[in-house]
Amino acid sequence: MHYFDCGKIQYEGPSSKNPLAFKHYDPSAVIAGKTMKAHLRFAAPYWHVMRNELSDPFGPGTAQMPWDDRSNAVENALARIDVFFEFLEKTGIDFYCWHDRDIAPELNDLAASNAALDAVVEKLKAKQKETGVQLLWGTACLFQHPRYAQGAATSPDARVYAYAAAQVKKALECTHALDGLGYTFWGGREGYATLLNTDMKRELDHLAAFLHMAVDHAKKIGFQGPFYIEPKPREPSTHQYDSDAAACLNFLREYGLMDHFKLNIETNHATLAGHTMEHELTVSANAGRLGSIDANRGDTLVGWDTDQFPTDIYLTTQVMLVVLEMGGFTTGGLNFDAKRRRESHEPIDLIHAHIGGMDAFARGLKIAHAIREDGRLGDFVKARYSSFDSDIGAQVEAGEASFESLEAYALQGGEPALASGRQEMLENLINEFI
Ligand code: XUL
Ligand code: CO
Repeated sequence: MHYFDCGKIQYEGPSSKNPLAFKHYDPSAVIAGKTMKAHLRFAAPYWHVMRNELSDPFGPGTAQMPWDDRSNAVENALARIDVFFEFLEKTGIDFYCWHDRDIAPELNDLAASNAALDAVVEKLKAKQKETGVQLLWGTACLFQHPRYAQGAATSPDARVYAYAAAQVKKALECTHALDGLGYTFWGGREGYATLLNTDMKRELDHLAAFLHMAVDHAKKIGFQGPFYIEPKPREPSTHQYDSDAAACLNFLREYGLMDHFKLNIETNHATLAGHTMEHELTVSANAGRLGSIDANRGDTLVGWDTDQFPTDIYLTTQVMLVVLEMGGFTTGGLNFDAKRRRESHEPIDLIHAHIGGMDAFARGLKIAHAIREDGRLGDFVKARYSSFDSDIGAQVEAGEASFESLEAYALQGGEPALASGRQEMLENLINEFI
């Protein structure tokens, strides 16, 4: 049975008018010594592709899912896998991500839920082997079930904490069984609604203990990691502890977890935190901790996590500038944590949506590479800091300056004549390439 009304999507080049073709994503084209496919490492999220029914707070789902009987049966979960792999094959996406509860149902008790996972993982393993698809990362859903309403690893209730630990233990083992390249923690409910009832210090200590136990368990089972933390400031919690990249890095340092964790940065989370994606990526990359990307975008007019497909060429260019600068992904990739609009309810819309995201990133890659090859942008930034390359500036960078030596320099140097930052000129330069 086939559910997506198209063949395998082909690269037809920029002049093609075929909506079911790539105009820019040419998987085997080589840029800077690597194929586009190897640079971009596209991944599809099981939750949006297979499970998102496209409901919103005002109405039920609209998505047509003729393959899904909407039951909690393991057979239904197994049947979805074939449809998902048809989708991956047609879009040419080689990686995927899941939550435990996306791929298998949560049943009456933990043991039954774990058994359902085992059955599903066995089939996923066979499908991966047959197709060469790889698991980019797995994660446990610690935010949907009502038991997690007050948090999971930051729950005030130790019994809930234990349940969450058991769930992560199993999800980690399943990730490892599927040779997963990473494991993500997104703390949807790890935060609070009011400090009136919250002991923040204790909750953060508990969260750190939880993550240390995850690291210990990974060692025990031979999972090489990395673990990722995915920052997001709010929604569903009013305040989430992993609010942005800087807060996550500080937490990891404070609790001695830095060596085991990288960050998974998502565009719509960056903007909810009041930052640009570029900012969050740069903060992570500067700390050597940019691991993976949840590639989507928000809506400038809607103040929540709309998880739209990334189609903005400026955005994809900025993302790829940072990714190229850090030398590319290692274990990570570009996971389209994005959903169709509620109005786009047909299965083929999933294909259109991913074509758009993939083409936008292919363009971002080409443009970012051209900007780097051109060199003017890099040269400008280098020249802007050139006073730190010699003399007093070099002494500062070498740790050889003091307030006394800087004062002596300022006294004899007079008023510094500042050079222009040339923001507009640089914006024009970027537009030359876009
Ligand atoms: C929620 C979100 C999640 C994580 C995985 O905003 O981004 O889907 O990516 O739990
Ligand atoms: Co995400």
